[in-house]
Amino acid sequence: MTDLLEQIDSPRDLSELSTEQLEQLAEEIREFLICTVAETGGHLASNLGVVELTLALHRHLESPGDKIVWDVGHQCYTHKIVTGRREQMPSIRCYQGLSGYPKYQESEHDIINTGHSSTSISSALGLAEARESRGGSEKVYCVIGDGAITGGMAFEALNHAGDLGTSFKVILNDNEMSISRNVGALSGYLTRLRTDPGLRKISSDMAGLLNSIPGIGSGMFKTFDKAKDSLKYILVPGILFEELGFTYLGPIPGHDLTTLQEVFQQADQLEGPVLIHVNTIKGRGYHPAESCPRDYHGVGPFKIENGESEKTRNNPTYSQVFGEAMVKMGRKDIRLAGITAAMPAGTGFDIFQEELPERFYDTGIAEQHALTLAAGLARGGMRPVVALYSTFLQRGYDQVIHDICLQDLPVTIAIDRAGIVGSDGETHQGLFDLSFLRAVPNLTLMAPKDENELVQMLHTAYQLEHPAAVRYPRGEGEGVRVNWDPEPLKTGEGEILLKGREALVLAAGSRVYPAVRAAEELRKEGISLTVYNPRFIKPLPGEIIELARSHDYIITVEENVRSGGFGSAVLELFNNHRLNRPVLNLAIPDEFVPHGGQDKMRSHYGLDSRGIKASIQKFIRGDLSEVPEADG
Ligand SMILES: Cc1ncc(C[n+]2csc(CCOP(=O)(O)OP(=O)(O)O)c2C)c(N)n1
Repeated sequence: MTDLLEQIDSPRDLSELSTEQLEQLAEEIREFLICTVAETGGHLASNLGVVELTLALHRHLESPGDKIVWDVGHQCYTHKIVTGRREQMPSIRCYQGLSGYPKYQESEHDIINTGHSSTSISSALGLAEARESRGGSEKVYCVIGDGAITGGMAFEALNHAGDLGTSFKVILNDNEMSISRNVGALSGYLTRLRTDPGLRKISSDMAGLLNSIPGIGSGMFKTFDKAKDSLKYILVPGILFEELGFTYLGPIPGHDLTTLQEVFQQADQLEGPVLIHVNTIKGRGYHPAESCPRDYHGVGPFKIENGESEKTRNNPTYSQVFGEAMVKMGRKDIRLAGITAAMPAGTGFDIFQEELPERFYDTGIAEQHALTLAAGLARGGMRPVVALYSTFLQRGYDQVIHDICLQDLPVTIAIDRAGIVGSDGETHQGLFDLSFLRAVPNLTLMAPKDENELVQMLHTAYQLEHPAAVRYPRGEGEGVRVNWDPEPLKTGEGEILLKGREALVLAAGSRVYPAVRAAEELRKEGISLTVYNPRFIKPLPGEIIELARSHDYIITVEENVRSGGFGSAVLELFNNHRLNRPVLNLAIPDEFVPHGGQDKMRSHYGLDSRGIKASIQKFIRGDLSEVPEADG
């Protein structure tokens, strides 16, 4: 049953369809989404929840003239399908295929690129203000989830928009879920709006009240009642948003195409910012996703019959090892507090949350707050561990500097998904943390070569009296045995893994084993290399200088941008010691790394063992022209 779907090549095609046809189209899209994501992996549950909302929006608006901004953007698949990209959907999130997020380079209908949360209200406000200053008339809508609206930026934008009074629409897509169940007082408020009969009653009480005012009352009531009839659900609740300067409409049933379109029409009649509160069901229409939306928020390929994952894991992931280490450490020390920003499952912290809930904080999508909360806890005598993905840690840079490091507080920052992340692509790559963290005084920065070293580094970080960060990659560990009760490392002490004569390879974190494999291959070809794991990116082991003096060539390898990263640190060290050696920095060049599988992208950038081997060979044989140049 893909008859209607095949006729939709642009949003204009939707205007021809009756409501029944639109409903049928919604069902066809669901089926198509399930089949596509079962093959490619992706954000299934969020997309299944917004099929009607997206169709209603595109039917109501004239994109790309009118603007739709998607918050986070992981729910944009139906939008992609109806904006001419249906046939490319099987390539979504694959190398050189469609991005899993809105991308202006891909379509004129993707007005703002997203991937990180809570930006849509600011972007939409900017678009609406630009329209005002140019005297334009296009409509501006943004769609933000109840999870994304917990982010500080969203509050900042609401506050500003209410003050400016600019006309634009914020659709709050409330499905009660972030990735895990949504948290926070605002989430509680939304639940009350949705479910509290008292609040719903206010609208009828209000009608009674207006009617009873002699003279003007009945006239006002008629207007009120008319509006109520046509909107079906009238404002009155939502006072929080009203007080911020928004007109609140809702809650609206988000799978009802007719009501949605009626409400959009009504909303367009209103001046100033409008917040339309829409209730949807995450995972709607696919039983496994509907019954457990958390597990189907982001999925790998799966079997449609039962929703089971196609992928079998060999080794525990770094996140799982992190979670287990935290539980074991937390049991021993009541000062250990766990913090994450809406990612308890993704970071592996969920098992700590279950066992030690009184010492666990899920802040919602609030990385900045999470870090400063950690600073406060540390000042109060606790030993907080904050687990964030590298890409989202970018949000909290000032908090790392100003709140944690400036006060030299004993906070451990566990940086998950550092390096190339794969199919989420450029918005999610964890390729900057070494550069931006290396610059911060008082911070010790470590990168483990495997999961056993991760645990050792977590112990090391925890026992320092200062801030420390451990950065580790997405995905499975190396499958090594883990010592759960290790001795802490000595700060600035690395390890020699292979001894050779010609060249010294300094490999950071996840690139240590690939470098060792490359060196073993090269040894067979008569090139003898020393491979060194510095363990500490900051402070760098002093031993590196001694080793470098006894080798003719130096190669650094890291999964971070070249600019300011580990290789840069080594160059600075050499310069400080007036050591003059040819140095090759293997790293990510000065560009945003697009989506594609982790292995694919590592090979693309020459950071797998084959690429490392090839670059070293060329470097040592003197064919420097073929070696990637350091950025100027
Ligand atoms: C700054 C930032 N932190 C964390 C994330 C990871 N993340 C992606 S989607 C999501 C939950 C979003 O929930 P919601 O906005 O309610 O959308 P839903 O998937 O429920 O439709 C989170 C935490 C992110 N994208 N950006």
